[in-house]
Amino acid sequence: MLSRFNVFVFIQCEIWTTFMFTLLWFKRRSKYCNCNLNRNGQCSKEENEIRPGHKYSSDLNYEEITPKASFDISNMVLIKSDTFEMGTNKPVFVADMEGPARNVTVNHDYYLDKYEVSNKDFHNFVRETGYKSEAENFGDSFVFEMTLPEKERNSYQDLRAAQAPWWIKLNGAMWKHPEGPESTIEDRMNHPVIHISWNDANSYCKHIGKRLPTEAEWEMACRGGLKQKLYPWGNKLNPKGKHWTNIWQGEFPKVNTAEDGYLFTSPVDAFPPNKFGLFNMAGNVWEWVQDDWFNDPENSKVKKGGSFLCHESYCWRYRCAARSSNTKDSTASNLGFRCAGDIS
Ligand SMILES: *[C@@H]1O[C@H](CO)[C@@H](O)[C@H](O)[C@H]1NC(C)=O
Ligand SMILES: [Ca+2]
Ligand SMILES: [Ca+2]
Repeated sequence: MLSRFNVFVFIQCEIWTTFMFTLLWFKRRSKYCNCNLNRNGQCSKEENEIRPGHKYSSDLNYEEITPKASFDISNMVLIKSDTFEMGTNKPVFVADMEGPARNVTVNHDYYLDKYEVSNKDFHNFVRETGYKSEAENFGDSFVFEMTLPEKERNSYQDLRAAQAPWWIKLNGAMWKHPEGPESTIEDRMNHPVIHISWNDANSYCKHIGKRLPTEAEWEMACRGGLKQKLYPWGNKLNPKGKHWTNIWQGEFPKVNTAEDGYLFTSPVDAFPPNKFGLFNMAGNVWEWVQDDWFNDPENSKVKKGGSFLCHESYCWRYRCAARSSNTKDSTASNLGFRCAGDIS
């Protein structure tokens, strides 16, 4: 028979155990929520949602992980959703619709290639798929005259672009033979692939599970968190007396002194990256983006960043706000791309 004392101890134990379990339960709950509980014992709404880039791990800790991507992220940067001032109130090329400056929100995290897509990357893609680029199918592409041997230049008089006679429409020019059939890319596998149309770029990105960036994604990335600066690194072209990207020095289109070290393209990892770790967003080669060009939305796409041919006097377009366009099937020796990717 239980004594009164034993019953008392038993009840005490029950109360104590219940109390401990309740405490433990709340501890787990609050750990799960990683927040203060709402009055009704629920996690607050935003805390309860699984955000991109996060998951609930098995011990119920709300912890940051590398977001899942179905593509290779080893040479990509994760960029967080944000609002930034896109465009500029001091447009250099008004007709390009560089202005006005306006707040634009990119409402999702995304990946962006650190580098322009290289000859090596594109070579691997072609080896794997047998892809034939548009320049190959058309049989020609635009080449900047200075890249051709001097004695050849005069034989192309009839093939110059009327508005820009330094461009020569060259038979057999394509990504693998950038200056015509005799030329090779063997000594520049880590340079950006060129003579790439928007359609080519789009096919490449899709094949590896990526996509072209939107213009807003590209420009937010170009700015690297800086507000309304001209370039990915700031407002001065050559801070610390150094060159920060591959453009034109001298007198366009006749004299390129190549003080930045490169007469034509540079390796995709040349020059310092911006604050987001992205290389050559401005300069080196133009980069296709997804967006349609405003006055020819059927056929033309936006390109960003300017190229190794750009000089302030003629084509000051190596600014983050700058933009230009080409038809989707256009190719030239200063036109390339990089890919973006979604978090799945
Ligand atoms: C963007 O939003 C910020 C914060 O609300 C504001 O200070 C700024 O003036 C806005 N910029 C533009 C161009 O509207
Ligand atoms: Ca240069
Ligand atoms: Ca570029």
